[in-house]
Amino acid sequence: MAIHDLENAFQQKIDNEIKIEPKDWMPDAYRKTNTRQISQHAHSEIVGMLPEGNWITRAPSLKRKAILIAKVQDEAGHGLYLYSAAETLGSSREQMIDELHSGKAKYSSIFNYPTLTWADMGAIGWLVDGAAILNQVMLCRTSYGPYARANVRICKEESFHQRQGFESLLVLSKGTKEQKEMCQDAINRWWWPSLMMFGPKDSESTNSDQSIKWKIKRKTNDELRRQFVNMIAEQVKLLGMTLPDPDLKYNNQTGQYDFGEINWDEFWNVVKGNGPCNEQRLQARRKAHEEGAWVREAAVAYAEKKQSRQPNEKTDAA
Ligand code: BYC
Repeated sequence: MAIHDLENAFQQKIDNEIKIEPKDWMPDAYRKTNTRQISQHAHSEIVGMLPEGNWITRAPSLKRKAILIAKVQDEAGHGLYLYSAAETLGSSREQMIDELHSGKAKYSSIFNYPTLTWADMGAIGWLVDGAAILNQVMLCRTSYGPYARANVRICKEESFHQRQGFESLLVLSKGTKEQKEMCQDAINRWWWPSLMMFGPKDSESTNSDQSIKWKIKRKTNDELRRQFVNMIAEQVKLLGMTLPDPDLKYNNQTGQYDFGEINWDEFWNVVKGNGPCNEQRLQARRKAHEEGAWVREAAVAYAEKKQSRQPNEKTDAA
């Protein structure tokens, strides 16, 4: 088929809401941008395990510890679904991991901030997972089939994550003076970085236009960010806490919340690798990868052994 016929057939599928599947023809740039986004999403999940994993040994009760362990395990699972989805586009897992470890590939800016108190676990669940869900609910309808299906599974678990975060903060918000202060302090520190998770404003977003045409993204960064502000500005009232933005105000005319300007210098600084924990996160990932080499080698050796044994097993069975 001539290239323009392939392009037309591809565009028709997109227009008719038919998912693009791994063996379908697709433009190189579509493959590239999906590989970029899905692998960055996968990296975010596994780097995102670090700030929370940091608190497993210090969780205040058995119940909270069990919830946190389950949540961190879930993030690892999300990473696996996403790396598998990215692999269907032709990149190997090793290549993607190398790009993360060398600093070439990005991951969400949010995970380069430190988790200073127990209340940060609640704030991450409520705000960070809350932001992630809005984005991922949209991505359940993304045009690339394996990515859409991975997001459906992720969202099921993510909504539990957000609720447990909110419930954990609710308990603190009804506690002692120190617990209330800890809760407010965590909200103050995580609010602005959570807004940055949605990416640069639309006028600065290099990938959005094309990704929306290809239905990889269904909403722009600013649309999702606004949706998030509207949702959280109401939920924070239930906690009896405030958001650290003097410009946050309900606008009767638009029916939405107006909010203050994000510190974009801080955002780009973190994205470029100079946030408070960038170096620490990458070092932890590299160390875990090196120390886990024996597990990968053992798995390969086992698979080879199993394969070489197969003919005998068949004979035995007969
Ligand atoms: N941080 O053109 P734009 C989670 C980059 S984890 C770092 O708007 P795009 C969880 C962007 O990559 C959830 N970099 O990009 C886990 C681009 O650079 P490149 C993570 C960012 O792709 C554990 C440049 O800036 N979710 O839930 O159209 C515990 C220009 O941006 C960021 C996902 O990854 C950022 N915040 O839109 C708890 C969702 N923002 O690549 C929770 C999947 C932008 O051209 N990803 N950049 O060099 C997406 O939906 C989109 O990639 C984004 C950005 C909305 C993030």
